[in-house]
Amino acid sequence: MSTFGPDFLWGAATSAYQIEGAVAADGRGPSIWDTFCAVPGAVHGGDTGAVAADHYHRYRSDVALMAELGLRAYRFSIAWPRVQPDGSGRIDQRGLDFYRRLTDALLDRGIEPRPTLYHWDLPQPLEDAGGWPHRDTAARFAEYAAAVHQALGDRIGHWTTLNEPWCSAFLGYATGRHAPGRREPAAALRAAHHLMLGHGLAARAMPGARIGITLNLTDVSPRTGAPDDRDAARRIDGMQNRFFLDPLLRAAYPADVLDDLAPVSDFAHVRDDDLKTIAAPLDQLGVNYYSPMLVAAAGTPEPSAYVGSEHVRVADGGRERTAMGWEIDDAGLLALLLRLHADHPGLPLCVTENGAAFDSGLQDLDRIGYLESHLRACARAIELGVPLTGYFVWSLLDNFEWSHGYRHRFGIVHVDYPTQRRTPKDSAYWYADVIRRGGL
Ligand code: PNW
Repeated sequence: MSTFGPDFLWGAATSAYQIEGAVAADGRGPSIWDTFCAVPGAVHGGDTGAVAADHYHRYRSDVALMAELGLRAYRFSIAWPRVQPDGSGRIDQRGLDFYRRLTDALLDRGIEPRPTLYHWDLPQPLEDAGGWPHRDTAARFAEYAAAVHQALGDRIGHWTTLNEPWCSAFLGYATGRHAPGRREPAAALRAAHHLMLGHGLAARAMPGARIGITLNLTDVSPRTGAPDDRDAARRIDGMQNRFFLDPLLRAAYPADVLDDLAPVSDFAHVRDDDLKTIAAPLDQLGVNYYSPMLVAAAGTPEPSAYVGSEHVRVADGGRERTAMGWEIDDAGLLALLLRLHADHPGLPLCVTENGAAFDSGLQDLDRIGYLESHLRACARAIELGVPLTGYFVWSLLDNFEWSHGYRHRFGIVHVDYPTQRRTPKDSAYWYADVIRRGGL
C-alpha cells in the first residue's frame, strides 16, 4: 500500500482575488485589493485582479479540467465582498449563488470542496472603518462566516477560516507590501490578534462545521551557532510560527515574544477570554510551506515584517531559488511537519499550499522537481508518524501573484491571459499520474 493511504486528499489550491476577475459582477463590492492595485507603484506593472483568469465565468470548464487531472479536492476561497458588498449587514444572494454553483459542479465530479473564508480580500468599507486593527472587524467576520455556513453548510463539511493571517497582519499593516498598504507596526499586532479572534468567533458561529485554519509556517534556523544568531532565529520562529500557533493551540501568546514586542505594544487590546475564544477546537491545521528561513543578527535595523525584530536579517542559504527568489529546500518541510507533530501531537495536519513559481513554460521540469521532492518529504513525515491528511499544490492555474502581478507563474496549468486559454503544463500531467498511482 502507498504511504499516503486511500483517503489522502490530493488537491490543488487557488484564491478568489487571484483567479476570479469579474470584480464588478453581480453586485460585488470593492475589496482592499481593488483599492491597493490602483495605488501607483503598489503592484508590479500596474497589474490588477480585475480580469485575472476570468474563473468567475469559466468555473465550469475549470472544474472539468480538475476532473481530468483526477483531483480529489479543490481548495478555493470565498470572496467576502461578493457575499457582503458593504462588509456587514446586507447579504447578496448572487454572491452566495456563485459559490453554490461552483460547489455543486465540484460535487458532481466527486471533487471535495475545501473553501477558505478569508484569503485577504477584506471589503473596503471595513478597512475604511479601521480594518483588522479595529476589534469590530473580528465580529463582522464571524457574521459573514455564519451567513456562508448557513447557505452552504449542507454541501460542505470542512471549512478553513483564514489563509495566512501573518501575511494579512504584517505585510498588510507593517511593511505595507500588501493591501491595505499601511506601515504601522503596533496596528499590525492588533490586526494579528483580531484576525485570530475572528477565527475563534467564526468557529463558534458555524455549528457542526469541521474547522481549520491555514498558516504560513516555516523552518527557521540560525546562520551560525553564535548566541546573537540563535536569538535571531528564536525571534523569527516566534513571530512567524509561535505567535499564531500558541494562541490557537495553547490559548496563550508565547512569553518570549511578548517580551520582544514590549517596546512596540503593551497588548492592552487583548481582552479577558479572547484567548479562550481563539483556541476554539481545531479539526485541522493547514500548513503553507514554500521555503525555509536562515537568519542572522544584523548591525543596522531595517524596516521589517518581523515587528520588534528589525535587527534580524535573512541570510543566504546558498540553495537554488525559484523565480520568486525563494530558496528551494524540501528538508525544511519535513523538519516543519515533524516539529508541529512533536509540539502538538494528535493534531491533523494538511499541506494546504506548496509549489513554485518558474517561468519555464509548458515543459516545467523545474516545477516537477520541486513538487516531487516536497511530496517525498510528506511521505517521509507520514512514515515517521505525522498525521498528514492531504497535499494541495499551489496553484491549479497561473494567477495574480499579489504585489508581483502576473510576472511570476505558479500554475500547473498555464493561462494565456489575452485568450484565457488553459494548457496543462508537464507538471499537471505528472501530478495526475501521482494521484492515479496514489503516491510517488
Ligand atoms: C501565499 N511572503 O502567499 C498565499 O497564500 C498565496 O495566495 C500566494 O499566491 C502564494 O503563497 C505564493 O506566494 C504568500 O512574502 C505571499 O512571505 C508572500 C509571502 C508569503 C506567502
